[in-house]
Amino acid sequence: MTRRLFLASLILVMPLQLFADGTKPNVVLIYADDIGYGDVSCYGAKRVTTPHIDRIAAEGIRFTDGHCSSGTCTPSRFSMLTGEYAFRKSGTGVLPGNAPLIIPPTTHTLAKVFQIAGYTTGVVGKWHLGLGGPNGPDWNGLIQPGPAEVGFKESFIIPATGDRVPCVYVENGRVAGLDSKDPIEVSFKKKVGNEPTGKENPELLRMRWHHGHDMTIVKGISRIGWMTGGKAALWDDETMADTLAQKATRFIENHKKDPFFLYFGLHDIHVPRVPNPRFVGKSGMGPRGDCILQADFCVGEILKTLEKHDLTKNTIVIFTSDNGPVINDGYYDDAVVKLGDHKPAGPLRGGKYSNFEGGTRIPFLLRWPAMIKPSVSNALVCQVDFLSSFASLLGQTLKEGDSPDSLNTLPALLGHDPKGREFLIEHANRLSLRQGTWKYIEPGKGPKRAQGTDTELGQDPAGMLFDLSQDLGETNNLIATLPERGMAMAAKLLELRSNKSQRKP
Ligand code: NG6
Ligand code: CA
Repeated sequence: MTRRLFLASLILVMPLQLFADGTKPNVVLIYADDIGYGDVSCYGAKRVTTPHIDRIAAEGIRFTDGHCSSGTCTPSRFSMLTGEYAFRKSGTGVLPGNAPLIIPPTTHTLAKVFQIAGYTTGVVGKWHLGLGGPNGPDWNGLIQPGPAEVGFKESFIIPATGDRVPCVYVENGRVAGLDSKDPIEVSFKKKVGNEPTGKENPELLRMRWHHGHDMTIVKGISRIGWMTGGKAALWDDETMADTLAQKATRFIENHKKDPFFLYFGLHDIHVPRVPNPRFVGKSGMGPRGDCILQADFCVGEILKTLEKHDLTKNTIVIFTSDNGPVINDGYYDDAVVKLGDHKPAGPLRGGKYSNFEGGTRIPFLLRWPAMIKPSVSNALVCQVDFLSSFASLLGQTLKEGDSPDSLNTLPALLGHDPKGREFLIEHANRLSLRQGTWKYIEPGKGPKRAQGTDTELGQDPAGMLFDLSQDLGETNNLIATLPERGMAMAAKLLELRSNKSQRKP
């Protein structure tokens, strides 16, 4: 069958075939934090083994060229949930812990696609998209707008990151376990309260900061930002993975009879890396490696729960990450000293924050036993396309202007189209363009490495051009030898970035 014929038949037949017996597939989107292309064994890691993540790969599709939208967390999550590249919207960079919600409640979102189709939706884990109106969240009252307005009926979230205050969980719009007699105050501008800080009292720390992270000490670790109050609500870093896994599996159990969409944002392997004692020392690579094992455990809990309730066959499980890997991200946690020959980005150059492939090319797995056969796909796919692709799967048409950068790549995501996107913009501190196996990075005059880290940013005043089919590690810059291709790709990048919609109506 020709590709066009196949696509036509897929579009016509699929919704009927899928839903003939009335059972829409459940969807569990497991979103790791800072796990790189080479950090899991199904992508070649040797020093750590990740059996549960590998199982998704073995029973599903392992994408070798799958991307998040950006080299950091907030913009990747923003794009994935809204279907719009974050670089189009100011204020979508890495957010402080008290930022207002950056997704206006009127925005169409991935969660709303599922809600329209009658799914029960939930988010568990890292949020980092801001909370509350223009003045930010009221930590001592009802925190809204938030996940509910973005389309998640149920939520249990880490408001920002593990290394940013406030170090509390927010459950369905309220700080979990808050004692009203001990209100929370948070600031990212000045010290609040009398709690010791990493800067003033380094002797109180159980993990020293390396860069940044020298403000309020919470549970022996100094964080970004200052907070006081909320003592009874403070999380324990050691039990965070278990707490989140329990909330996620409970959501599945509570909704096993509905179609459900669960967005499960792992905290691992973001800093501070404080694994549960049962993982400590197990990887031989220090806390960073131990947290990879802990992330794999969380994935295993999801798979086990699906199996227990006979949901495996008709549940789409996606495992992917929000940006590439970083080794030292601000604490002395042995990540550098115990790295050995482990390559967090595998064969790729760069990592978190970087314009090189290591910034956005990440593990990307999709399993759906009822509908797809195990395979490896080299298609160019991106999380920004989840929105359009799931809308298509559920028979929905998007309104013009909604989710402008989200393309329907469902055939690629289900393993039927080996090519995927024709063009993809990668966003870190510069923009890059992928076209097939060609990669163009726009000129940049910034520093060579991300602040405090060893990660190469991929900045060159003349721009860069790589032929990834010959040079996956981006070592041979062809911009001077192939100026015409460089100019053509620069022109295409300019066209795409200024074109508000990449989606044809
Ligand atoms: C940076 C932090 C880094 C991390 C990152 C966000 C410093 C010096 N660095 O600003 O530690 O928190 O923000 O990571 O403070 S992300 O995965 O959520 O994007
Ligand atoms: Ca991240």
